[in-house]
Amino acid sequence: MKPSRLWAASLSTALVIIIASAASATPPDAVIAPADTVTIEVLESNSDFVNRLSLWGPSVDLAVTDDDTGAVRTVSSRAGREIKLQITPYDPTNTVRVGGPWRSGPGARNSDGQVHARVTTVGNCSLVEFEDLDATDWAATDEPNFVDAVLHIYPSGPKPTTCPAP
Ligand SMILES: [Ca+2]
Ligand SMILES: [Ca+2]
Repeated sequence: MKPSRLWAASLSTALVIIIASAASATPPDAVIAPADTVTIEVLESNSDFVNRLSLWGPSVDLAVTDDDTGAVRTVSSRAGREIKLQITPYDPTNTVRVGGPWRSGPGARNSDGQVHARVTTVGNCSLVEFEDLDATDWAATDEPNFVDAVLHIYPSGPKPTTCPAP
């Protein structure tokens, strides 16, 4: 092996180790930024509450709710870093808070100890589906159904064709 190729092989091994250690620090059910600049698109949801969307680490009000179907927001992150999303449910008139906030990632982040966001990633696009009811209300009917705030997350620019359907 030529010295230059050996050097390249060593470099690629080092990169694999760095990537693997970064991935192991990622909590389950997390939303991972696919690029440094990310588009958050609000898809159609089916919830009586008005679920306000924000980031919690750091805290950023995205000034959009689950009812704003088609709205997009752009956030700066770092490719591979977690995007910490949360929904805060308000009553149908969007004046009285009725629960939450419910955070993406492990259930331990939430007051009821449950996972409140399902994340499905295909290629560089993630589908994020939130549940807005507290787990104490899950026994009845078909809850949790994870249809209460629905998002696509992808690199800013043309929307990827891989985005999973809800
Ligand atoms: Ca709603
Ligand atoms: Ca629900």
